[in-house]
This record gives sequence, structure tokens and C-alpha cells, in this order.
Amino acid sequence: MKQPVIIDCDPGTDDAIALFLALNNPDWDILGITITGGNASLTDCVKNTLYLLDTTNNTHIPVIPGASNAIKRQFRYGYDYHGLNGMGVDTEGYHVDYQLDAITFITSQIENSVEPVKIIALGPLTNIAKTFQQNQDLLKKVDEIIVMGGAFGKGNITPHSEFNFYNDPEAASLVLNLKKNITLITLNSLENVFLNQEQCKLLMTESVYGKVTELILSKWFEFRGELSNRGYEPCDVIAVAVSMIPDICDYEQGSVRINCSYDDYAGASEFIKGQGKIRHAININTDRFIKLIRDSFSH
Ligand SMILES: [Ca+2]
Repeated sequence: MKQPVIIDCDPGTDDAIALFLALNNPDWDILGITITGGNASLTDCVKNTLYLLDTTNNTHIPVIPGASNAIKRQFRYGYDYHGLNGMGVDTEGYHVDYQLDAITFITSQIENSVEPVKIIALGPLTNIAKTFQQNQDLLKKVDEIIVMGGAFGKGNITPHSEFNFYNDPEAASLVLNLKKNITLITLNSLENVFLNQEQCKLLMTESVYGKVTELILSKWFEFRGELSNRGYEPCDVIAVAVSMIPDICDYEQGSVRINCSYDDYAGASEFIKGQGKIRHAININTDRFIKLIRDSFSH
């Protein structure tokens, strides 16, 4: 039986490639893709997801809108990093069905699933936090939660904070303190995995997934200009890769404390090694990571 999976995300260029990797995993049954605002407005993130599923013939997978803002705050978007509409592509003609609701969807899918559900969270954790805040019993039927977010001693939206945790620190704190094992991919996990343009070209295979990846990454390098010299950070793609091939990296075990202030330290995180339910991914094998995507996008 296939592993049931729900992906919560905010596409976003790296969310896009992460979704493609997940869609190509023959062992997974993607029950749905729930959306949070973050990299772009909720509306843009939903439209970007519809675009990704449409261009790769995956329109049978439901896309469900969720949070348009954080639990206590306004989202700060990432258009300046990701480009037009938050993913660099024209999404005119795609329409958002606001009758649907991410929390209702996640809850009912977990309740109705025979097998425990894997949850992969690639954006601000608002939808996930609200779901389990309302119903902690659901956790019994969750296989694992994989979270991309946070940074220890560094940041990307401020010098101290990573984008997803900065955008909803209250949600991040709630999720990372759930009574559930969590695999965490942070900016520290990514230290060796900044992809230069040559490495990115390796992901642009002849399949439809490779072609859409080529479009999105080419637009990103063009949009960022000289700022792209540091390389492309495939944050969300790493999260999916780690959850597909757990031995692609090493881990350190512990707990995480998250700052919920209203300044540049909002979402800043501290890792406390030792007792704890958080498994922090470190030392990603970049060659295996690139090979995994190339193999997945080969057909
Ligand atoms: Ca994301």
C-alpha cells in the first residue's frame, strides 16, 4: 500500500521542484496539496500550484487554500526573491476555489485514511498548527511530520531568522512542541547544497518535470541577476528528498526553542541537543540529492 502524504506549501520556486519530486515518488499517494500564503499571497500560491499540476498533467490532485495570514501577524511575502507572482510564471486563467479549507481537508483526510498520513510542511506552519491545535487526537494517525524551517545562528529574511519561521513564529513554536516526532530541515541543513547554474542545469531533464523546472529556474537566475551568484537554495526540495531517502544526510536529536518577538528576532531558533522529538538534518549528500532529482525527472 502506498504511503498517504499531504504537502502543505507556498509555491515558491523551491516548493515547485519539491512538489515535482514528491509527485514522481511511486511509493507515495499524494492526497492533496494545502496552501498557505508566504512566498506570495495565498491567491498567488494557489494559482502557482494549479499551474504546476496543470503543466505536468496532475490536475486530479486537489489544491486547497488555507491561511492568508499568520496566527497573530501579517505574512511578509518573498516576491523580491522568487519573482513574478512568487514563482516567475504567468498564472492568469487559474482560479482559486475559496469554498475549500485546508484545515477541514487535512483533518478529514487524516481521519479517513486507513494508513497513518505523512505531512510535509514547506511554508509558514499556520495551517498545520491550526489543524493540530484544534484536534491533537489526530496526531495518532500521523506517520511523521517533516518541516522545512528555521535556522540556528543565522537567517535569510533577517540576520537571525529564517523566512518560514519568521512569518509565523507562534505556529512554528506550536508545531515543534507537538507530541510527535518531527524531522526538521533548516538553513543549517543546507550549508553544502547551494546549487550553481551548472548544477541546476542537471535538474533540467527532457521530461515535462525537467522542462518546467528549466523554465522556473531560468527565470529565477534572470530575475536575481548578480544576486544569484551565491547559488540557488533548494530548501523545500531537500525536505522532500530527506523524507524519500532518510540516509541522504546525518541527524542530530534535540528540541527547538523559537523566539516569538516582534523584531528581527521573530522566528529566530535555538537548537538544544539531547532529549527531544526533533531530528535535525545535517550534512546533506549533494551528489545523491542531484542524482535523486535527475532520476525522478527522467520520465
Ligand atoms: Ca516554501
